[in-house]
Amino acid sequence: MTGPGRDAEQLMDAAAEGDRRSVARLLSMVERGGDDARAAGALAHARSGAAYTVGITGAPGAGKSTLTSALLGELRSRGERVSVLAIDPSSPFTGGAILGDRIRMQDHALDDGVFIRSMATRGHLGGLALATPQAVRVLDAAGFPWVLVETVGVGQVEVEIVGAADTTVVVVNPGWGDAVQANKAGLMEIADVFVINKADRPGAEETRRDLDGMLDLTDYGEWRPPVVDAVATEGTGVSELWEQILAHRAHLESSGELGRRRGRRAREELTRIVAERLLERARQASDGDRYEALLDDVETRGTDPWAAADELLGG
Ligand SMILES: Nc1nc2c(ncn2[C@@H]2O[C@H](COP(=O)(O)OP(=O)(O)OP(=O)(O)O)[C@@H](O)[C@H]2O)c(=O)[nH]1
Ligand SMILES: [Mg+2]
Repeated sequence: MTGPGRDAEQLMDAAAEGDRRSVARLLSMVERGGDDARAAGALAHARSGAAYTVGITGAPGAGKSTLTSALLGELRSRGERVSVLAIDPSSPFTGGAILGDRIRMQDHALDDGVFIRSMATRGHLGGLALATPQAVRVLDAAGFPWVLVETVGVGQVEVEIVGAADTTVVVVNPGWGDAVQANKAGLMEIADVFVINKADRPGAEETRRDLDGMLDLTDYGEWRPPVVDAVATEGTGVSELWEQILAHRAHLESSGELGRRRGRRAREELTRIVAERLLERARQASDGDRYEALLDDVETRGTDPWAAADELLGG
């Protein structure tokens, strides 16, 4: 093999041996997209499948990074190797997220059993939905049995990304209406475990009642998402949170649901890849600025979207 495939292969071998620079370079390939990302993704795919992913989401500032950092400490004290992907949607909501995350997670920076990486969108949100599962696979292939994925739960794409984890933790805060906001953001459907973080502030009881009330109206199947109180800044509730994540994992495994979830995810990923490639192909096939011109035509009602799609796809 030559070109990107060989590069990726050498990097993957080194990553599997524990070389952190190689892991970082593979993740950069995945983030950039294109042929390199494809080569890295395919190699990682062949060597992955052992890791378990935990998504951590919630409103901006809910304490996701503080909680993730505390979970890192918990996992390390249990002797587990763990990696973190902090997805930065570069949205107006989270201006300083990456810097904040670095500061919060720097306690773990020199620990060989921990790998922390922020991923940005580079302007194209859909790209993250494709890149995140690939990045998870790289960390999986590099031998991390746990991958924590932190993302802010504000947009459809972010919610989709974190909802694709094996276990999804939704972080809310005490205060009027926070649980209701989480519900509106679509977090109720993807939550496997709820955390009421900042439980040192007033209103935790009301928030628990709100969540319980909404859960009563939700079709959650055999697993009713438990609600854990936490004060992430003090490490309170973190051990219990981890126990609930382990309990959810055990439930998924014993019920066969883990395999079904992962199967659904694999199908969705293929659909997404095909859609992305068709769009790319259509863009390339429509010479020059024709693609943009057609978008303009549709916008100004000069042509209808079906005729435009026919032209783009040669249909
Ligand atoms: N009082 C209190 N403050 C907390 C707690 N957990 C986190 N914080 C504070 O809340 C602020 C936001 O915490 P982060 O961990 O950065 O929150 P985040 O959800 O990762 O934020 P974004 O990634 O920017 O959306 C920080 O100032 C934390 O110190 C808690 O349990 N109690
Ligand atoms: Mg954060």
